[in-house]
This record gives sequence, structure tokens and C-alpha cells, in this order.
Amino acid sequence: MQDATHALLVIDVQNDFCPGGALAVPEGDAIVPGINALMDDFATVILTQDWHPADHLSFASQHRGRAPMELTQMPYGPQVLWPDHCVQGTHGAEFHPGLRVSRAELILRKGFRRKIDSYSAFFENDKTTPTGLEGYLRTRGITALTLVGLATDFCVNFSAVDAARLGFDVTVRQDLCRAIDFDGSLAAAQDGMVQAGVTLA
Ligand code: VGL
Ligand code: ZN
Repeated sequence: MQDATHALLVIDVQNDFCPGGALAVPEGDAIVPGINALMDDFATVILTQDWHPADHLSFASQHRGRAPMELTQMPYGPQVLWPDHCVQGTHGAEFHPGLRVSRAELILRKGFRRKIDSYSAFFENDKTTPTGLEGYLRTRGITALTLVGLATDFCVNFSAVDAARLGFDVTVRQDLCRAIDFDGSLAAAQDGMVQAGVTLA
């Protein structure tokens, strides 16, 4: 059992990121039993939920002539154009039905502003708009985080790097994550996490 200062942060274990979903991560559902078991080691479990409006600007469908997985420029920098996914209120946005959602003390939604994507659980992709998670953790006295979930190279990666930069003690359980791994993104993410001081376990 971890002590009360160490929380489990479960990133985006949602239907659209699992096989059959709109932005399926290979074997995305395979991590659910292991995450459920790991929850027993933590007093505090936090879930994040990617939660986009139907016209979110990270969707290729909002950009005439553009296809999913192409890169575009947003005011805040480069942005991958995704297939429509995790639209608010849809089945795809729901958590995987096997996930022990009842263990969550906080469910943090992100990506709900049309014009800014939010990979990280801490800051939107402009790197300045906070989600409020940092304040929640600090006011609860949480100083260490273990991260699991989807996808290793996007939302887990950005969340882990931001958490480490904010001074949290961060471990990513790679066996309980799965990656999109598009265009070398997994290797780049692993390098970036290590450089930020994240422990890859
Ligand atoms: C994610 C791409 C777009 C993720 C979310 O959860 O890693 N990736 N939205
Ligand atoms: Zn998304």
C-alpha cells in the first residue's frame, strides 16, 4: 500500500482509445485488469477523461481537405489532426466498461475548449491554461504520482512531463500503458520523459 501522499493517475481509459474505438490504441483494453488491481495499492485514485465538443479543432473533420494524422499549425504550435473521438456524452467518451470507475475520488475532464487541445492532465496544449489538477493535488498534500493509461506517447507523456516539471515525484508504469506510436512518437516520448526526470517502470 502506498502512503496517502502518493496518488494513482489513470489517463483516458475510454472506449474510443480501445480496440473498436474511433482512435483505437493497439491493445488499449489489455491494461484494464492490471490497472484495476493496482488501484488496491492506492488510497487516492484520479481518472482523466478526454472530453471534446463535437466541433473540436483537433479533429481533422473541422479542417477542409485535411485527413486524420496530418499535422497542422495552431496559434499555440503544431497540432496532430485526429479522427473525431471522445465527443462529450457519446459511448466513445465513456470509460472502458471494465474499469473500476467507482474507485475514483476525482474525474478530471480535459479538452473541452473548442480551440485548444489538452493532452496533459495539468495544462492545455498552449502550455499555460491550467486544468486545476495541480491545485487539487497540492491542497490534498499529494507529492508523488504513478501514471498509467492511454496513450503512452500523448496524454500519458504530456501529463508525466508536466507533473515532473511541477515538482511531483513521477513514475510511469509502462506495462500498464499502451501507445499510438505514430511516426516515432513513442521513442521520442520515452526520451522526453526520462529527460524530465520521470521514472519509467
Ligand atoms: C489522446 C490524442 C488525442 C490521448 C487524446 O489520450 O493520448 N491522444 N486525444
Ligand atoms: Zn483528444
